[in-house]
Amino acid sequence: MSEIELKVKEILDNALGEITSADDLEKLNSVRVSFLGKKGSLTSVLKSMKTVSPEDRPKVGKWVNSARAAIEEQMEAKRKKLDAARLDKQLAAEKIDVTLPAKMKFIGHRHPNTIALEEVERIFTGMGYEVIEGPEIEYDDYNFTKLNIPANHPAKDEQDTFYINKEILLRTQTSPVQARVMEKGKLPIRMISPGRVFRSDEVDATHSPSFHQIEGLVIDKNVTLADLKGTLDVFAKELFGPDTKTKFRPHHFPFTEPSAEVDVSCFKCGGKGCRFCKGSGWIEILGCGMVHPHVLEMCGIDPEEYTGFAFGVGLERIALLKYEIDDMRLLYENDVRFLSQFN
Ligand code: 2U9
Repeated sequence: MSEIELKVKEILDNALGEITSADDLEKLNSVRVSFLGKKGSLTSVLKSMKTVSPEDRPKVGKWVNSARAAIEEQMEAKRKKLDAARLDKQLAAEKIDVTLPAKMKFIGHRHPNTIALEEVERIFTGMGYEVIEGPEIEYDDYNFTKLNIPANHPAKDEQDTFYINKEILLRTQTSPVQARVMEKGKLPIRMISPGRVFRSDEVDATHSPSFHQIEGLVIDKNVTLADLKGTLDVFAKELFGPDTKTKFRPHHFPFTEPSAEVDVSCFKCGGKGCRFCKGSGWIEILGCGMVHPHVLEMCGIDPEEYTGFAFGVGLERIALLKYEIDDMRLLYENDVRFLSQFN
């Protein structure tokens, strides 16, 4: 056996020995580098080919190639073995206990405003009302003029808002939605319009520059103040309980005539007087009235043929009362420690 053949055999034996003793994939890879890599021992035999006589070169090439093939074959077999062992080890370590209870998914819940809104919507849709929403950015004309609040009317001061320009503003009430429905001329109307409204108010426990209203409107032939009183009495009983009484106090709104504010008997003390109702036995909840004939006219409805009633209620006021919350800011801060009570 020539010296070079012996060397190739020795390299092969060493490589096979190292493959056998390699007990992980990294070690197996370093065997590849040290024998078959660019600077590996088998590769260096090929590099020394120039010292071999031309007639011996094919023989040497054959030895080196068959040694390389044997090393690669053994390495592949070992790689498969090590891979399988690694997978077995991982499967044993990551055993899944399918009998363990599943992790609870955190799912949210409705905001108290939404709970109150859906309650009010349930009551009115149950009486045949439609729920209609409209734009938060409105024309001054729809927000004020058509509702009997012309330029320079003092109500424009009380309902100061954010103006985009002289004609366009952030609505101060949801009444413009009703004015738009009236203008379409499809009668009778029985609707509520809930939504966000804006006023340039400072934030405190009972005020916010952005809050929500739910306004209602009924227009038909022969609608009377008795219909208004009956409707709001049913609403109050549904919202605060069947023993709730209502009281209508005369008031003034530019868009209704006559107008009233409505109090409900205190649902905490039943009307005897307590801290919640400040000793009066009554709690104010909304404003209402018969739609002013001039408003009907401005919205294209003949006041000789049709009459109607309207009411407006602050959604936050309902939520604060119903859930006995003493500061409106809690409804906007999104503190989950507070909100999670409504889960
Ligand atoms: C049309 C005609 C009349 C809606 C009405 C009130 C009385 C009212 C307040 C409640 C608390 C506003 O959110 S609040 O500050 N609203 O007292 N709103 S009557 O009257 C209308 C609406 C539309 C066409």
